[in-house]
Amino acid sequence: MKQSKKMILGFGVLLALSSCEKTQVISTKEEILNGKSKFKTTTSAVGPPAGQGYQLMFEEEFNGTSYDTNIWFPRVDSTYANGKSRNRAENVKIINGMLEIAYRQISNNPVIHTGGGLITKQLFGYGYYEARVKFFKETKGFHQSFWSLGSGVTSYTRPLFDDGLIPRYNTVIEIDGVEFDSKPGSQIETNYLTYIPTRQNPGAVLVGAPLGEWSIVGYEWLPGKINYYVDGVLKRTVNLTGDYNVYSPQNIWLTGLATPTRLSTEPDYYDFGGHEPLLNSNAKMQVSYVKYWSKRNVGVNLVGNPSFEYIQQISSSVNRGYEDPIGWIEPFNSGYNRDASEVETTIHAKVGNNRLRHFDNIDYLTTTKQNLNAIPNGYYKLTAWVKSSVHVTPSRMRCLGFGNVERFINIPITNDWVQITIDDIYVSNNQATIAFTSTAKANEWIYVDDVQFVAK
Ligand SMILES: [Ca+2]
Ligand SMILES: [Ca+2]
Ligand SMILES: [Ca+2]
Repeated sequence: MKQSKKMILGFGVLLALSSCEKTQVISTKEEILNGKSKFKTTTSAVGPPAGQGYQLMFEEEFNGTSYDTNIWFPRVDSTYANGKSRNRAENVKIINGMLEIAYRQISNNPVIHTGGGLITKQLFGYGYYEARVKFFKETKGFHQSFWSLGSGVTSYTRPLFDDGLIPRYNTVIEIDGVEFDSKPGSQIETNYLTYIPTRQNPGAVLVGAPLGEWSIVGYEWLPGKINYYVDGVLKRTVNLTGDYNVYSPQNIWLTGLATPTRLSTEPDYYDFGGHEPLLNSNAKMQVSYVKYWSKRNVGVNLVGNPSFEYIQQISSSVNRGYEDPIGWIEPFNSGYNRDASEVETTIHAKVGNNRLRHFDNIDYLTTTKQNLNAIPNGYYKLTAWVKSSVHVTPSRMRCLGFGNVERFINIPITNDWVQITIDDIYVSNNQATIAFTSTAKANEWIYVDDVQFVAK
């Protein structure tokens, strides 16, 4: 056991940002450390690739008697396997410094199996993710995973959404760092899926059986690329191309999904290797820690959905991403009018087919923003392409909450696309909020496209 060298937890700050970006509360690193007794010792982590400047940004050792509800919320959906597989909050416990996700059968008639899990409230982007996991292997029926996916707003995160702290939609890419179907001889699987414009699954790839009782599984999310590791060994690399080359910070999930066998009379569902009608009162997935490191990627854009191109086709008549830009936050409290912010498809976009628009036929206040968390400190540059009608009060591109006073630039009145820049933003608290804000009269408008926030 070695001492944890440092801990930065952006989400403590995110919570402190309160309901409106006009009233930022900037927490210092020391405040965050003092407020978190959980950061004690660390179980021998493998850690990210050496020599690349990775910095530990998030560390969860699951100490104490319960999980931190500021950090995590339980997976409780009840929709899988035609309702026979459900996720229950009571299946998640913290015992002896470990997360335990139990598998239980709760009903014989009808047969209902339950699992569960934890999901982070905070979003994490490019970086190296690692967890130490003890999989249940003895009998089939339990699908255990450590992965990333945008959860969108749930009943547990609704207060954060109401306070303008998380996007309504952020489901863009799924990175399955590890999936493991319980049964003797089972292998660790890796996978990735896109949800833009629709859910597409290339299929899981097996990377070998767990070598020991415990496995250290890691995945490194890089621009256009994912590396999968088991016990420090690189097992697989995928290049994200086409519809898979999408980016927006996602939630971290640790989950165990009960997988009942499908009856021939039922509608189809994937059973992850199938259920065996054997009740094992000890069936559980255990996780002793989860950690996240990020590094300075000079020139790499950290903005999710940066060109407003991501539209998710839910059905033939329902598209997400126009009224609520995917990955972006539109506050709707404190006088903010989220309806005045939207994405539009137009041949006049600067890049691609879409752009952001602020407009209303009544006077309006609106903001379209992103909170970038767990990013390394140092100098950054924020740029965007913009247009603006004549405004009584100029709209602004802003950067705030980065550990110093807000920086902004007025959006110039122009009918032609111009690129605006806020340069040399010194981030000192491992986070930044980027925002486009209009305090506008009726019928005033701005357009925004190709937003970039890059380390220098
Ligand atoms: Ca632990
Ligand atoms: Ca665009
Ligand atoms: Ca909107």
